[in-house]
Amino acid sequence: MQSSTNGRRARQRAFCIAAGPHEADLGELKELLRTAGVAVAGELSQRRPEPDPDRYFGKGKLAELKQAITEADANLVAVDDELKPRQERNLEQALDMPVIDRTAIILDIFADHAHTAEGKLQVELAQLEYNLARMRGLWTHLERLGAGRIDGGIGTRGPGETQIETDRRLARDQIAALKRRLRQTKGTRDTMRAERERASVPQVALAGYTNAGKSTLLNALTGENNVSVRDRLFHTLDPTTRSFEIGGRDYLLTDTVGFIRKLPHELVDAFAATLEEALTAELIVHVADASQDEDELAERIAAVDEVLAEIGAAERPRLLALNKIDLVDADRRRELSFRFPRAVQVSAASGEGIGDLNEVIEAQFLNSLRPMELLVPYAEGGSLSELHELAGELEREDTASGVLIKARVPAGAASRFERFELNGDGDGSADGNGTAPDA
Ligand SMILES: Nc1nc2c(ncn2[C@@H]2O[C@H](COP(=O)(O)OP(=O)(O)OP(=O)(O)O)[C@@H](O)[C@H]2O)c(=O)[nH]1
Ligand SMILES: [Mg+2]
Repeated sequence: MQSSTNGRRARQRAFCIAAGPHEADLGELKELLRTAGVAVAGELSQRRPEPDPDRYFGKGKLAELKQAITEADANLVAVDDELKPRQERNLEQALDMPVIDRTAIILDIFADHAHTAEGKLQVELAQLEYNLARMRGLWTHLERLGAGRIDGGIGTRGPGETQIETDRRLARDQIAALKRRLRQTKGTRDTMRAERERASVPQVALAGYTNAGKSTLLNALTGENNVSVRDRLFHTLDPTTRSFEIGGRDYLLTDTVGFIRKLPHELVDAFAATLEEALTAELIVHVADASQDEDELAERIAAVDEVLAEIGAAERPRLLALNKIDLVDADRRRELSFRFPRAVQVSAASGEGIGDLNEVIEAQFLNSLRPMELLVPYAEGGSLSELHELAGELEREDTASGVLIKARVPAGAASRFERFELNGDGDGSADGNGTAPDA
């Protein structure tokens, strides 16, 4: 038997619940359910400092919930938080109905949307880790089904304990095997990336909240139309890279998986390798949906920043693109430009602002070039030709001890040449940027 975290959810009618200190907005949970193919039968939320550690809702609210579920004819309860195994078990017992949490729903959607071999491995890994933590809960659940109601079953040690241990060991073995296979695919990607870096094409990554319009923007920027776009959450899981041109220079643009509030950490871990793409890009374009209201926009931007920090990309050069500006009236646009003065307002759908975005991307790149003075020994022929490729125009002078070179090197590649640098760590002067080599 499968746990309630797996399997298709067709014909299920979910009752949505949330508990927390603020007024709950269950819109996103419903959107997740819609994406997962589950109908929504009703909703109920409770304001309390934090969810009840044992049952998520308090006693009274739980009775109210039970009543509401019956009236709505729901057959599933969906919770807008990640539940502790204990909360999930107790809730299922109290409501006599399967309960799924936000994490399980997101995992389910990811499993459904993964297409590449690597994407599938990543999701499988995340699901296994999620289930591993819940195995005890699952077992208790099965026992309860098999043996009728066992009161005080929580925490009891029984014959099933050894079964749990076996299951856990199997799951751990499987997790280890998956991680090995993922490391192999990552190895291949590293090789590909190393090649791209050598080819000196600057990389730009699109990151942002799910459904913000990243894939649409990729299509708009590259003038292609072959990256799939849909009004559903987590449509894109596998990164797509396309090349495009600004001012005669080629750039690579990568579309990445969308983020969401309370993104399951299992998924962040599993996708970390893919997200490294974003991590190593010269520039991360953070795409936000400008048509959301003020609070929602701020929250989503913060959620994306959080995930970027979690994967170690907080320090990368970043640019905010306020997308879907076609849906925003003139007043709000002015407000937005006050609030986010450095952001570019664009519409991937209408093409408005795409030219501005191109300009800013180019300016950022030229700005990031690092002026270097190098003395490269003649024996380092490989490095010399690489420099020629990378820097385009450069000044060179042959001396007795090697080739003296002045060049502007893409920041990402600079570290490879630091060992040749003259007078150590630069000359301390903040270089003006009037000397950008024209392509
Ligand atoms: N009005 C308007 N709609 C847009 C714009 N950009 C994207 N959309 C719509 O927003 C929805 C989501 O677009 P996607 O490009 O798939 O979004 P995404 O960020 O790639 O989403 P995930 O892959 O799910 O993370 C689609 O229905 C698009 O047609 C825009 O500039 N204006
Ligand atoms: Mg997408």
